Order: sequence, then structure tokens, then C-alpha cells
Amino acid sequence: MPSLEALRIRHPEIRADYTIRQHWERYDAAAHGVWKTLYERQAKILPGRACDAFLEGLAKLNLVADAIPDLERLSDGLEKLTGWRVVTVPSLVPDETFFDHLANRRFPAGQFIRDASQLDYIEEPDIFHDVFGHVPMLAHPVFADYMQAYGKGGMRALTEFHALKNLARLYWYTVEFGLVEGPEGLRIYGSGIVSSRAESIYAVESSSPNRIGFDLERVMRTEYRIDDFQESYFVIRSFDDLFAETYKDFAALYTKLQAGPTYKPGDILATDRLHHRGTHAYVGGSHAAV
Ligand code: HBI
Ligand code: FE
Repeated sequence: MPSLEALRIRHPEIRADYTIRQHWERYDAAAHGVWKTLYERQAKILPGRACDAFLEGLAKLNLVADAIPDLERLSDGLEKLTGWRVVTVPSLVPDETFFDHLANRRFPAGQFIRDASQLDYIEEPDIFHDVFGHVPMLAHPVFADYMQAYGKGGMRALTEFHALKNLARLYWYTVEFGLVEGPEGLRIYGSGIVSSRAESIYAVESSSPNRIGFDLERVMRTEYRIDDFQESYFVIRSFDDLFAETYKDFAALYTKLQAGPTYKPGDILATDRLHHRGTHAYVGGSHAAV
């Protein structure tokens, strides 16, 4: 990740918390066009796949296809709903900066938007992933509290427990790639899925990946892949349930996690509550796990 000094070359006004002004007026027609293309693709496929909370969040925040949102205006609406605001950052920020923003109900969103030639794959989160993918869920009161708790817990994991790896897995398998049991079947709430056309279909419909009932310790022991579709998704019963399962002091759990097994992304355990056992037919990319 570039240092604050390095970022200052492109963003002379960058602050110590890595925030910058969005400079909404600087997005050109091509940039707004990329937002529109991505938005319309997802709007077509998400009904019946994304959870109600996500779809309701889009509507409540008036997030539309027309143009890249102005984050100040978006924040004014979001703040009235759950007290969160969206701040602009160049892209990835250091862990402690990220956690400090979340702990204070500020969601950092990347300023740039991907190029039209890269609609399906980007290395760093852009404004489409961050705003379309993450912000609708922040309009849900319980999820909004979960995200703040993650920020507070992240700070402790980093400074007191050196357990960031475990906590980052929780974030990955919930906030980024989570599924939830809906009245009519499994639905997406994870931002990494909901902002990807191919993975939105794969995550709920493909027979390839495992879909496993959420279990906190199990998830914290499970490695994840950042370079391909997930081999396993974890399914929560509800956002209330997720919050109840995770709103606790992790000190004893972190100690426990220092010993015992670590699982590969595709592993299935005898103790798993399986919604679906994957066929593992999907093979792509390299198989590096982090
Ligand atoms: N920065 N902008 C941004 N977005 C993220 O999702 C993010 C980050 N910095 C660190 C980070 N995520 C993760 O390392 C933590 O969730 C563990
Ligand atoms: Fe994300």
C-alpha cells in the first residue's frame, strides 16, 4: 500500500486519516458510463438473489444508475438512517486507519472507478465496489452496528491480540462474501458478491461451491482466496443472529485459535451444518490462498 507521502503526489490535499475530497465534478462521461453499465448489469440480476436488506438499502438511499453518486449527498441520506457517513479515500488504506473509520461510523470508499476494459476484475476496491457493494447494507440498522463493532474489534485485534488474520477472515466471509437464509432461499449480502455479475450468479446457483452454516470459530480458522470465486460460502440465519454471535469479547477465542487446525477454503468438516456440498467442478486461476 502506498504511503501517505507517495499518495500526496496524486492527492496533494490528502489528510492524515487518508481522506480526500471526492471532486465529483472531475468524473467524466466515460466514468459515469462505467457506473451506469455496472449498475444496470447488477440491477437486472440481483432481484431474487440479493437479500431484501440490500435491495431496500439501494432504494432508501436512492442509489441509481444515472451517475456516480456524490458522496456528500449520499452521506446526508445515510446519516439520517443509521448515523453512518461515506468518506472518500484514494483506495486501500492501512488497517488501523480502516478500523478507526469504521469504529466511528465512517465507511471509506475509493474515489476512482474501474476502466471500461476491466468491468469484471479489479485489484483494488473502486467506488462501484465500495458504494454499490457496501453502502446499501449500512442502511440496515443491525448490519450498521455490526460494521462499527468490527471496526472497534479490529483495533483491539491489531494492538492487543495480534489476531488480525482471524478477524480478517470473519470480515471476508461475512461483509465481503456472506450469504443469508431468506424466507425463499439463500440470498446474498456480501459486497464482493453483489458487486460482481458472475459471482452473484455463481454464489447462489452454482453447484460447485460449498454453502456452510456460519460458525464463528470455524470461519476464523478458514483461509480465503482473493484471486478467484470462493470455494465455500458461509450462511447466516439473520443479521440479528450474526450480531449476537459476534458481539462478544474475542480474547478467549483468540487464545484458543493460536492452537488447533487451520482449514483450506474448500474443506468440509464433519461438524459443518451443510446447506450444500460443493461439487468443486469450478477450476480457474491459481489456487493461492491467503
Ligand atoms: N481499506 N479502503 C479500504 N477498504 C477495505 O476494505 C480495507 C482497507 N484497508 C484494510 C482492510 N480493508 C482489511 O485489511 C481489514 O478488513 C482487515
Ligand atoms: Fe469490500
